[in-house]
Amino acid sequence: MGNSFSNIAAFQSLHIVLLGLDSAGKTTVLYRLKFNEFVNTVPTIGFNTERIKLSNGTAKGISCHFWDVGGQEKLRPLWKSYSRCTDGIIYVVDSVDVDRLEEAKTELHKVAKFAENQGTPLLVIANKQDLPKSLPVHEIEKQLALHELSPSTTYHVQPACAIIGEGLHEGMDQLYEMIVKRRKSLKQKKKR
Ligand SMILES: Nc1nc2c(ncn2[C@@H]2O[C@H](COP(=O)(O)OP(=O)(O)OP(=O)(O)O)[C@@H](O)[C@H]2O)c(=O)[nH]1
Ligand SMILES: [Mg+2]
Repeated sequence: MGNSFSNIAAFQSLHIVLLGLDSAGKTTVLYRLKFNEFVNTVPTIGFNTERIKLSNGTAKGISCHFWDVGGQEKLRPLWKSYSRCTDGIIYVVDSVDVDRLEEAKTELHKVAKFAENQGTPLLVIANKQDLPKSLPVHEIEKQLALHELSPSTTYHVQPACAIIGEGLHEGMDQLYEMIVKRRKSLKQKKKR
């Protein structure tokens, strides 16, 4: 029995990549999901990787292999190889860093255009919602021009505060559902 998605993905490990500009909060998200507590981070030079069994919501019990890649400009060329053939992409955005939203948009659209990423479900985490002047989700969605992504890319924008973990499990549930739907439709296409 279990939830309606259990037959498809419950026993497999999902491969998820965390991308986004430096200081957006990717590593904070990663360790919040792993340890369920705040971990003080340093800028990532290279990448971090963790296997995490999700502990909440629809995706509870699902095992994920996360790759958290540094967001500094000199590291962004790595994003292509880390995002290749993943089940899902998480793009973390600093919701108060308005001056760099255009840069965040450009980098996201670059990643989404790689042939290998066509149709890969995308979870945008509008992070740092605890801070005053953080932009609301609809504004982040507009500024990142998510409607301009290929129609094959399903996405969800999740408001979050990685420091206390708010919104992260809801976001993972949405990503998981998009991944399962995609697997189902790919399976059906193969049958035809
Ligand atoms: N106020 C607030 N600060 C946050 C939040 N998430 C992360 N931070 C802080 O933002 C800073 C950068 O976080 P990191 O997780 O290291 O950012 P990153 O995206 O991994 O950065 P790179 O490794 O350089 O790519 C740290 O000081 C975090 O504590 C949040 O939700 N709210
Ligand atoms: Mg980092």
